[in-house]
Amino acid sequence: MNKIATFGLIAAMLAFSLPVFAGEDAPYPQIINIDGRNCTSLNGQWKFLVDPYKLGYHNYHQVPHSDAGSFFADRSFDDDRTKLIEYSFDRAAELRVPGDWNTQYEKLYYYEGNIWYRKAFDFAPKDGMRYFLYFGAVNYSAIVAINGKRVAKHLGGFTPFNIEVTGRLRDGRNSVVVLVDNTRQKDGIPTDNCDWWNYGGITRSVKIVEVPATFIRDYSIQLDKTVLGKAKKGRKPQPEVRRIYGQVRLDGGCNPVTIAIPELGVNATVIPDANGVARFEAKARPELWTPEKPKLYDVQISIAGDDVSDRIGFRYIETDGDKILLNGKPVFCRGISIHEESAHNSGRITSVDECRELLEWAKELGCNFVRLAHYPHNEDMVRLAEEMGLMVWSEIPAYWTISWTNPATYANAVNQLEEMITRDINRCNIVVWSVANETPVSEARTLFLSRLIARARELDPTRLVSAAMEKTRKGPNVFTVDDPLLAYTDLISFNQYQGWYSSSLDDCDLTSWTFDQVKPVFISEFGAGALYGNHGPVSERFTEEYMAECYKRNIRMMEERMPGLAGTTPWVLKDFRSPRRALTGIQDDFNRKGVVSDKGEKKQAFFVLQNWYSRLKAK
Ligand code: GCB
Repeated sequence: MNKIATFGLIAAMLAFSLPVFAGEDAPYPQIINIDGRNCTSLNGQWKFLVDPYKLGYHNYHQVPHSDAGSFFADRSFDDDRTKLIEYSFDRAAELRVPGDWNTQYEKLYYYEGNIWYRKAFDFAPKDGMRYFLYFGAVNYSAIVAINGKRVAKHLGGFTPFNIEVTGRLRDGRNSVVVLVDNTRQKDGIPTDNCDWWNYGGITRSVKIVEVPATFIRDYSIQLDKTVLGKAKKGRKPQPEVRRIYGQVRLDGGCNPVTIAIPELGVNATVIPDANGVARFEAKARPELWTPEKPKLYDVQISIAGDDVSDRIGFRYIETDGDKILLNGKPVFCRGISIHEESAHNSGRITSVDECRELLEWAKELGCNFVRLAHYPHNEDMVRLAEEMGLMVWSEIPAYWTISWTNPATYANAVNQLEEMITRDINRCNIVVWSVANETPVSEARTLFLSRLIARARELDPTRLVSAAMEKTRKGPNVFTVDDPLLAYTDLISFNQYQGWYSSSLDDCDLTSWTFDQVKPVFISEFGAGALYGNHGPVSERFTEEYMAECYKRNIRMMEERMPGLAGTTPWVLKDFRSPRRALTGIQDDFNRKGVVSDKGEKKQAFFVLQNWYSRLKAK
């Protein structure tokens, strides 16, 4: 083939293989603290159409339709029956939003693919105001259209996004159509293989946010650990004087910003720079947030025409040798890992009450810490944990075998990391950002993850950053962690399943640990599986007795032969759905490592862990 022909062929291939990006741009930068804004909820019943072949998106030759020719147009067969319109949202069944689709209809239990959602609603936009369409999370990809026009595309199933729709909302009836696709992606975050249910749908709230032309988009308010003035021993002892600092980012202008924390006597007005970023600092005597006394302060941020309130706590977190220090004092993280699954139907959590049920079990166990695995949980979960005195490990779903060399995969991972940190930057209970779970060591993977860690530190230098790594064998019964990622993490955090994925319970008694680095050791997972009510000899797998014994022996091993242990988050609070669990009569689509069953029953292991945590607490 001559050069011109080759060029022509490549150009033609490119032209046809490029996705249609018109109207499928990235969303607008995230507006934080949505519940503190003036919002109209679009939660409730949405019409839906299941579309495994994506016929509403492209034609039979897979050429994408225009907006008008696609389901985004929200037309209907009944509009004009002389025309061939082979769909109608009005005739369709309904799905609840927020909610996964898998637990709403039996026929959607295993479904992975495309589903169209449509919400029709009346609205009256006000002159001079700006409007954003906000989604708490959509798993996995979402293409959003408003009144027939595509406006944005978002990837990643566990973080919020918002789209500016100023000028696109009509006075009267409006339509929002979302094409949701939860097809697992080899190059996605997560990849196409994981150990949890791939719940699809608009799984978190949808709202229209109304803000003035210039508004407060995001802010971060933190505590500097430096003590500026000692507490005076008086009749009423006062906390030490410290520095509270932060920044507020405006959108659309540079009005003066006032930050007030009335209970601390803070009231600062600052002028933003040309980019609308106002930096401030103030001296104050905050009572520090602790799990025992999770003190939060009312914070008001205002500019002419806009104000936002939040409840913010002040604490600092750091490491010193092999210790984790909370407010300068060593703390042992008595944790548990949690999947964001409801205690009732094992679907995605959609209410604060469902978050509370899980977190109350964690409190009953004696926890001061939760690992919110394996993706950012909903904002209510984090806020409630903060009120209840639970420190949090928050992570992105860079799990197992990610496509480490694919730049698009990296862009997706870093975007999910940024969205997670932006949303929760003010939650003082979050003490660890985690960038990955059990990823196979290679140069490309370590480069990928170390870049994520660097980005997390750049966005937030105040918290610890880590990843759930894996153990390596050093001698016959001696284990260590020698992952090169340790050079970048604050913790030696790893998952280990002695007594379960190893050959027998006795392994726990034989195993000892040694670490070359001096950093806090954190067991991000250990555990065993049992079906609640299944009793038998200690040696029999999936009995409560085996599971309880595995906990006992792991606890003994950690207490006696785990130098530098600073915390643990056993796997896992509640049995959760997973397609990797095929043992009929025992697993039935559930990972049975919950210390609580999927029906809320406490297994023997719950009490073993509770007992250990109460001993640790008493120390
Ligand atoms: C792990 C994973 C977790 C699994 C768990 C298990 O190491 O991090 O996601 O669910 O093991 O039960 O195998």
